[in-house]
This record gives sequence, structure tokens and C-alpha cells, in this order.
Amino acid sequence: MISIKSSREIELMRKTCKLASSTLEFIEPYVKPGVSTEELNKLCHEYILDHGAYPSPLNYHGFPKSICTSPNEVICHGIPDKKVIIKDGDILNIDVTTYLNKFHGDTNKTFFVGEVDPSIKKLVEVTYQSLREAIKTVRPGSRLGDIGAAIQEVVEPHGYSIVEDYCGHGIGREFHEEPQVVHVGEKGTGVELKEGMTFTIEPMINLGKKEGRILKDGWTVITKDKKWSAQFEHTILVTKDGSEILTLRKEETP
Ligand code: EYF
Ligand code: CO
Ligand code: CO
Repeated sequence: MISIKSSREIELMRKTCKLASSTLEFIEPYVKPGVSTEELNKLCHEYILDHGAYPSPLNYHGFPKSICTSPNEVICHGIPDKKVIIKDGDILNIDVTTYLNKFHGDTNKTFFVGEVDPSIKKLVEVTYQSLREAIKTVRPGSRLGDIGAAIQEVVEPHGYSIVEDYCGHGIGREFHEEPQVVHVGEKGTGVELKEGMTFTIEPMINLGKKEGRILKDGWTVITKDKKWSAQFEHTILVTKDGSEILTLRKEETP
């Protein structure tokens, strides 16, 4: 069942989502060559607790850390580690989910570390653009297939591939609710969107092939061909006239 949020629930979603996006703003100056992903985890963990919230990933299905940190060829669910040191030229996705006043807010961003190769910069920019185009399709009466189709329209002309094994999701009182938000699709197909739905869109786009594999740690998903991967994620509310990006950062245009 897809939950429709009441106006009181939407207010609470706005608060937790604002905290998730401000956590990404807070961590940005620390994403520099030489930092370990464990240090970034500790800083985010403390920031979230200091704001009266809990990091949703921590212990979720046994996940051992408070954020996901996914560099370079890691598609998603990278585990922060003191031995993983970020270096000049890397990209790093940081995925933050906060649990505040009984509601979850989920967002992620791929950061550039120092000077990044232009071909990788392009991958990251196209990934962000695909998320923004997907969000433009969201309104009452549109369908989940419109979201996937919009992502395909942006991504495929560049020859990149779209990860299909992981997808966006409904969100609210639970971290993962219905529906599944697949990042490929056909216009006019799938679940019809209704005012008050909240869900994430979080395309994972690969420079090479779409296939991934899970490392021996049981969590980290890397590309099979070891080519690099980028991702952006927002939590979206379906409004009367369209949508509201609940996790919008100050640097972004509404
Ligand atoms: C059961 C986890 C469970 N899962 C999803 C648990 O939606 C997410 N990011 O946008 C998301 C984040 C995390 C997450 C953090 C931990 N988990 C991971 C991998 C497999 C799995 O199976
Ligand atoms: Co996320
Ligand atoms: Co998510």
C-alpha cells in the first residue's frame, strides 16, 4: 500500500528532509584529499545526533555505519572505513538518511575531490541532470514509468548505463515504503502518482555496463567492469500542482 501523507505528516517530512540535506551541506568542506570515509561518517553521525535525530542506516538490516560512502567504482552502500582515504581526482557519493520525529528523509550527492577528469565530471553532471529531469515529470496523474523514461532520455545518448538492481522507494514513517521507483521505464505506464505521496528518486549511472557485484563485506556494491559510477538522490513530495523537493540544498535551484 502506498501511504498518502497528511498535512501534519508532510510538515514532519519537511523537517527530517531539511536535516538530511543540511547534513550534506555540513560535510562538504571536509570532503578533501586525505580524509578517510570513517572520519566523514563520524562527523555526520555527530551532526545528526546533535540535531535530535538518528542516522537511519545505522543497524538497518545490520548495516554497520551511519552513512553510505561510495567512491569511484562503488555504485552504492559503501561502508565508511578508516583505511579508505579519499584522494585528488576521486568522486565520492555520500548518502544520508535521517530519522527525526518518527519520519525518515533520504538524500545523496556525488562530490568532486580536487581536480576530476573531464570525462568523469561529465558522468556526474549528466547523472544530476537525469534526476532533475525525472523530478520535472512528477505531478498528480503522472506515472512512475514517466520518471524512468525521463532518466533514460538524458542518460542513454551519452552511452552510459542505468543500474536496474537498486531503485528509489517510498519513504515516510518507514525508511523503505512502497512504491519501488525504478530508474528505467516507459512513459504513461506504472503506478499513477497522487498528491501526498513521498518517495525518493536516486539514479545510479555507470560509465560502463550496468551490472554490479557485492563485495565480500556483504554490503558494498561495485561495478563489475570497475568503471566509475555516479548517483544523486532527492526525497520528493507530490503536490497539487507538481512536486516539492524536500531535500533541496541551498546551492540548488528550486
Ligand atoms: C537488505 C541495506 C540493505 N539501503 C538503502 C541497508 O535507500 C537507500 N539509499 O538511498 C539505502 C541506504 C542504505 C540501505 C543504507 C543501508 N542500507 C544495504 C544493502 C542491502 C540491504 O539488503
Ligand atoms: Co539515500
Ligand atoms: Co534511498
